Amino acid sequence: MAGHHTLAIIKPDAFAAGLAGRIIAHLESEGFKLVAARVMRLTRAQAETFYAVHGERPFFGSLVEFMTSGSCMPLLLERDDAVAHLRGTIGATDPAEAADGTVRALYAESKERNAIHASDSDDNARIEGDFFFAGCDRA
Ligand code: 3AN
Repeated sequence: MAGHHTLAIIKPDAFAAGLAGRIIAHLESEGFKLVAARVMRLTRAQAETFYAVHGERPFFGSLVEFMTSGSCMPLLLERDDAVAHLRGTIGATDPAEAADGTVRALYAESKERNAIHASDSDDNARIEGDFFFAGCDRA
C-alpha cells in the first residue's frame, strides 16, 4: 500500500520571493495536511548530505550553492498516495516541461531554481522526513 507521508522543501528561490504561503495553500488545496514544518538555512554539510545521490553530477556544486543560498522550508506532508500525488502536483524538474497548473509551472525559474523539492519514493520520503524532523513533534 502506498505511504501516507512525503517530504517537500520550499527551496530558497521560492522562499525568498515570498511564495511560501501560496505554495502551502496550493498543497493544501490538493488535500495535503501539514504534519511538521520548519524554516531553516541549510548548512553546506546538510545540503551535500541531502543531495549525496547527485554527488557525481555536473550540477552538484551549483545545486549545493543554491540550496544554501538562503532560507528554505522543509514540510512533512500527509495524504493518501502522498509521494506520487505530490510529484504530480509539483510537475517536471524543468519548469518549461512542467504541466500547466503545477507548482513548478507556476513558480519555478529554471531546472535548478525550481521552487520545490519532493521525495521520489516511499523509502526516500522516510529517509528525508527523518533527515529534517527526527525527534520533532508531529501533528
Ligand atoms: P527532482 O527535484 O524533480 O526530483 P532531480 O532529483 O533529478 O529532480 O534533481 C534534484 C535537483 O537537482 C533538482 N530539483 C534541481 O534543483 C537540480 N537539478 C536537476 N537536474 C539539473 C540540471 N540539469 N541542471 C541544474 N540543476 C539540476
